[in-house]
Amino acid sequence: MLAQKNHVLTASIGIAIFPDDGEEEDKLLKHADTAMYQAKLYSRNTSRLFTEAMNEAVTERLAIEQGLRARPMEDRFAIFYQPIVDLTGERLEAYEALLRWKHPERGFVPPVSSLDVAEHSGLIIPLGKWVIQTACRQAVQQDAEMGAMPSVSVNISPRQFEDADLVPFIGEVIESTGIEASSLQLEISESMALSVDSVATTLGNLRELGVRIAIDGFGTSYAALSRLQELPVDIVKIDKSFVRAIKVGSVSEAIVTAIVNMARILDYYVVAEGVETAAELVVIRKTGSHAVQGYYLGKPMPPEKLNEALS
Ligand code: G
Ligand code: MN
Repeated sequence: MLAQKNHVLTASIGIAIFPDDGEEEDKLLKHADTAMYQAKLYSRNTSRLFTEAMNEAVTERLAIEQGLRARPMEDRFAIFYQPIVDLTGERLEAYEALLRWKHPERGFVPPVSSLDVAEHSGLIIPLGKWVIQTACRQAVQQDAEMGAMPSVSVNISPRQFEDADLVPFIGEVIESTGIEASSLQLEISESMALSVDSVATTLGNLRELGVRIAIDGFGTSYAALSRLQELPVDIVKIDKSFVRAIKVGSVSEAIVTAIVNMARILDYYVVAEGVETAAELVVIRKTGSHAVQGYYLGKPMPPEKLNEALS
């Protein structure tokens, strides 16, 4: 009992064993520390035995972090765009901006581990700003070249969303790039919408700038539909996991139909993500979803390919 309240303590324990994991005290402790970080990272309140693989993971994280800090973003990253197609007009509604890492051998790859490191180290703030700035600039450029550019949709990570500078920064980008505010969509994950305390305030401030708000990966945490009602949201993106291999009469079809019906009542624009085949598209059309996104409609592509896709 502390101040008349019960407090629960938990411990994360890292274990390194002499002499295999280190013959000197320093090394042994360092390895136990590495193992403890793994215990904290993955589940907390647990123990982990040191392994050599943990050392490699730490080295890789450090290398990625140094890479993230070292050069101009352009040298290391590019933004690809994936079409979001409206089903009623059969027209391009928007493009989702997706970060790609310029891998020296493998070409452009989804930056999964770099994003993870960026999020943990806070480097996601400058990286995320670069993405917002670049996506808006390219959208305006596209508009000038082609006319009638669809909206651009940018993902916002939890750390970015909690950054006090996010709203003013987006205001500045709208001003400096000249993008139509209503042509900019910001995607936040469903779990963020549920977990961040100040979510309604931040979303309200963003909406005041004129941008539109999308909830990404919808359907993975259930209680959300009622919670969404309290939030200023324009678009709901149904998670890929419900769309994958969706068939007529399947449970997934029933779930997607239920989400679409509810979302339509609440006046949201609904996008089904991850449509990979013609057969999936047929079922998704039946559910009444407004729009679709996925490999079947178009893979993420570099901006110079957008012209072809638009014409
Ligand atoms: O979390 P979010 O929904 O923003 O994820 C977008 C990711 O999903 C991108 O990395 C994109 O390449 C990927 N993606 C886009 N369309 C498809 C698809 O049809 N199938 C699969 N498996 N992944 C997709
Ligand atoms: Mn997204």
